[in-house]
Amino acid sequence: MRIKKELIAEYNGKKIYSFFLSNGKGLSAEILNYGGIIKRLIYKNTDICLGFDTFEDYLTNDDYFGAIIGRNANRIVNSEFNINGKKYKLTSNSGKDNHHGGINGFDKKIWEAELVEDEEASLILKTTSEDGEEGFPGNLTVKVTYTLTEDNGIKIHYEAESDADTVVNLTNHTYFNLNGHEKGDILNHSLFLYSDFYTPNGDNETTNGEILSVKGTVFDFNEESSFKNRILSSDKQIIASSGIDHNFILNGSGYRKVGFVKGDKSGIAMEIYTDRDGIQVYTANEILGNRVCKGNALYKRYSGVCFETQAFPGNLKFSHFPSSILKKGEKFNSVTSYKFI
Ligand code: G6D
Repeated sequence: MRIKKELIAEYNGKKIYSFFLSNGKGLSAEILNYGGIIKRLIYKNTDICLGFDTFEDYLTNDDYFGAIIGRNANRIVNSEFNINGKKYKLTSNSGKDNHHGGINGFDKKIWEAELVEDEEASLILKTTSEDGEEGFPGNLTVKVTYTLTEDNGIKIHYEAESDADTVVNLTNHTYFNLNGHEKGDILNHSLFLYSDFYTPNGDNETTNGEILSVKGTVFDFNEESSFKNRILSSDKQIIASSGIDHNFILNGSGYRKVGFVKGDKSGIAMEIYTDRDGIQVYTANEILGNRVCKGNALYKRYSGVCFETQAFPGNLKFSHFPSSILKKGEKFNSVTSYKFI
């Protein structure tokens, strides 16, 4: 049996479950219906994602370990945007900005869940986001399907539809450490990223509208390079974010391989595939070692790295960035996969 579920808590009158999936080939996952959180991701007997042991710990986690992020991944400056000439004011949960969907984003929803086992094991999560929720327009229906694939990937299929023009920019916020979640930092992990340009941050932790070449900068990963000498560099952008917390513009289009990461101790590697234009690489710069996490691990800065596939942050403000507006009746349909070797 490659799928099972376990009741782990009751919260706000709803049942919280852990869903266990396996592909029968060495990859298994534990996923919660709370936030669609990937709590464990085990490959070659190594748990390669940061997290907590208990559901209750996730209730007070502002690092978004493993969670589905929505309606909008990343920041919307001043928590406001215009669609069709109408201004919308969102909730603010990061200074004046709306961050990762707001105060009660998709990471805090209790999703309807259905385990499916056909050729592969999948978990189908569904939710709705009502018109005006966190200030976003339109009644949105959302479906996120996690599938453990035969070739040792976790495929994430995002689908959404709205009855009014709105913003949809979904992602997943798993922190990977390919040596093992409790094995220290990812500084000696290596990265290849198929990206010739990035969008630098302004003084408000998000993009300033510029598009710069990565050539000759710490953001050039077109040849496999370790994180260490990039993260510990004196580059102004790196210093300002205490590491990498930047959107990279991915070369190519359509569903394609865009990245490759390798653990320096385990030799476990991960390929990243997506159909999205951008990816936020975030090296856990704000995890400060002050909280006991999964297996009593004390995660610190750079304990993991996120690859949040997304629309470019700031796209609602900068018209030269591809837009994350979903028109009424259109379907948001996107796939990102993380494949382990
Ligand atoms: C910080 O700026 C970063 C975000 O990119 C990240 O998603 C969050 O921490 C967890 O706010």
